[in-house]
Amino acid sequence: MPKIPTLHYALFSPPARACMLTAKLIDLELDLKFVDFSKKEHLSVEFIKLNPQHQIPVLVDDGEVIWDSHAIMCYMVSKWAKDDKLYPKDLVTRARVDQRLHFESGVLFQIIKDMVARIIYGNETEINPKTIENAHTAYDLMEKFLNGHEFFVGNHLTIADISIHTTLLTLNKLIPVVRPRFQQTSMWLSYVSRILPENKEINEAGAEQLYLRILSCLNENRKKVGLAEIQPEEKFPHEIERNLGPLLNRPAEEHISKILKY
Ligand SMILES: N[C@@H](CCC(=O)N[C@@H](CS)C(=O)NCC(=O)O)C(=O)O
Repeated sequence: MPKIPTLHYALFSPPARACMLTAKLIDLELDLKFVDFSKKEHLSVEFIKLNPQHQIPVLVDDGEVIWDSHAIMCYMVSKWAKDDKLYPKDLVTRARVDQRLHFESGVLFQIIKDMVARIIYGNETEINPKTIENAHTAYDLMEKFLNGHEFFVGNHLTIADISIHTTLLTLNKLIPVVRPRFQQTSMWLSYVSRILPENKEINEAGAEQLYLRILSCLNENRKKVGLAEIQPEEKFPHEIERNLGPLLNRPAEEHISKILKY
């Protein structure tokens, strides 16, 4: 009997959630091992032996240790999926999926990392304007990647969508993907939320945890300098400052609705 692979994870982590959701989609059973960041378990000697980069997720399959969510997702689909839909074998399509995965890793996820460094490990009291600008540039690019398609690579869900979705779900709570400027990305975000298995329990719950952690650190930093706290779900100063105008652009929304089968 082959052993069930182990995934070292925490729900707040977008890359860990991406691996968990991929496993659900391919009916892969995982032995989930929670890594407690509040106890700094990711910095423990045992964990660093597994991953010297002290990061989750980590997959252990039959003694082989694999880390980085993108490598794990590619491995899981290639080894256990019944077909190649989530990570197509066709070289051009695969190259497009890989490009989006690198975009998630090198661009989109870095925006969250930057925010965590400035707010959780630093003492910033607002979301930095440069971070907001970088997020908007990334959202503009995603509009171009989608370009009228249902998903990030054509009209099939791939691991690129899963990877981008888990990160964007958290980012959206901090730097909203507003319509009409980011119409396609916003529609894609809610559509994929509806089709991912256990999205509420895994993805939404984890995104909320990370959002609340960033918000609570932001409020601690604000309290130290006498600024008012921001309540959960309340708009951030950068959202209030911008006059967003009428958020819905009906004709465009109807058009994209057809593409996304709304
Ligand atoms: N590119 C990596 C990023 C992994 C990552 O940064 N994980 C975070 C949690 S979301 C972590 O474990 N951070 C702890 C650390 O860097 O010490 C992936 O996609 O797996």
